[in-house]
Amino acid sequence: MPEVNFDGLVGPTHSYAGLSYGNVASSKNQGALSNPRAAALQGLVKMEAVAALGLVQGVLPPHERPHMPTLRAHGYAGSDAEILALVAQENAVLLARVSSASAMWTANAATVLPSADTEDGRTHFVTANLRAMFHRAIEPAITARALHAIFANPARFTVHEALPPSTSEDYGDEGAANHTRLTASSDNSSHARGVHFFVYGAAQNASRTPTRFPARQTRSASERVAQLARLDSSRCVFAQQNADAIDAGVFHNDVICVGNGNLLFCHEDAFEMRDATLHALRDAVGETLTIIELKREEISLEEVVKSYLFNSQLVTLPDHTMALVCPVECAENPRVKAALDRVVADHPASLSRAIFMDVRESMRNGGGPACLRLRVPLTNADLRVVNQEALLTPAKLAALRAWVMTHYRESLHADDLEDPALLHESRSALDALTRLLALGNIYDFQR
Ligand code: SUG
Repeated sequence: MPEVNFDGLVGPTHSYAGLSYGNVASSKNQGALSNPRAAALQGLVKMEAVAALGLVQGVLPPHERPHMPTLRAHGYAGSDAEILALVAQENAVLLARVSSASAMWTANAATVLPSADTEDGRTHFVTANLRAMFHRAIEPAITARALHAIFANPARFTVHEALPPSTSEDYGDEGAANHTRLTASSDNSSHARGVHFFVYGAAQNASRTPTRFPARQTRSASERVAQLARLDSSRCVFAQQNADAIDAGVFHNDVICVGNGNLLFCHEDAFEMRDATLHALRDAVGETLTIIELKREEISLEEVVKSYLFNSQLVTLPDHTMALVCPVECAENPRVKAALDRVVADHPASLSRAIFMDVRESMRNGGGPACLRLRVPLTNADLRVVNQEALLTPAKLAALRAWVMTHYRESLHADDLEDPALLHESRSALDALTRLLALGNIYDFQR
């Protein structure tokens, strides 16, 4: 069973608005001119390259933006054009927030708990609430609808709504970006039993907390996610993220750690309690676990954040070895490239190669190859009941390219977000897409 990834299609309003405090690239590129068409095409090239490795590739749809229902909920009234003009004048930050194409980063869409590991033998999806950032906290409703439309078979799949606001528990949940599933071999499908590694930045009894940037994932949310799928607690490991790493710009664990099958690739500064964490993982997975840990001398925290080396997709190939699908920025930094070459040379049996992808439009907002995909471990039988129209075939890829060329602009600036024509272009793009992917009417404007 080949690996299955669902990548987020970049939406027509992809822009650089500096919305994510603590995400260094997002802050640095605030106000830059974006190219939504190039961004979407880069994403499709990556999907095509990963599919060419022999993996199954699916897509998740962009969200409706600017999100008019959120503006109306904020008290703006009138026609869409009137509302857009007024909010642009009064509250440009709110307009940027409801316009973000951030749903492209589907590693934050949900946490996936495969059938091999859940009590009821179904694959569970817990939609992430993304509560830490307002522009992302408006994603869960549509994400859940899209997941329902793709994983529709209730005998095999359960899609949970996002964790609600809670008075007793602080449920900040950012989805799969802080969750890693490991197995005893390179088989990462749901034919193999998994160990679930949950990394959080904040907890009620945390030994240390970041002082500069926010910790987005909470331990209580990670625990609740594990409970919802009734995972075996002896096969769950919870660990706190290193507070210094968060303060250096590691806003999700997947910026400093990636795992797959029996391989964990991370930096020595990833976890607050490094030794205990690695021991717990070894105990839970067993002796077949390989941990490749890079030291500060070889690559600093700053280089980790700049290159996004660990935000690579670590994938299992049909020959049972693994490949690392890295951002092209890693090839351009001589120290990072040297570290990568060394790692591949040192582990030929497990890691057979690194390939480099240009996803620069997404990278400028702090989203690398791994952010752009949701990994869904399935069995062969599970895969047969997934909505097949959401899977990438050569014909689907060609149709999606044509769709992007028809509907997407080549440049977008903050000032363009109030243009009612952009809203209409966006809606007609998504309306066409729901037919292309057989999703049904998942968007508010279609209801
Ligand atoms: O949530 N950037 C996203 C990037 C998410 C990356 N995902 C993972 N690491 N899995 C975020 O910070 C920036 C949008 C802007 O500034 O316009 C943004 O939302």
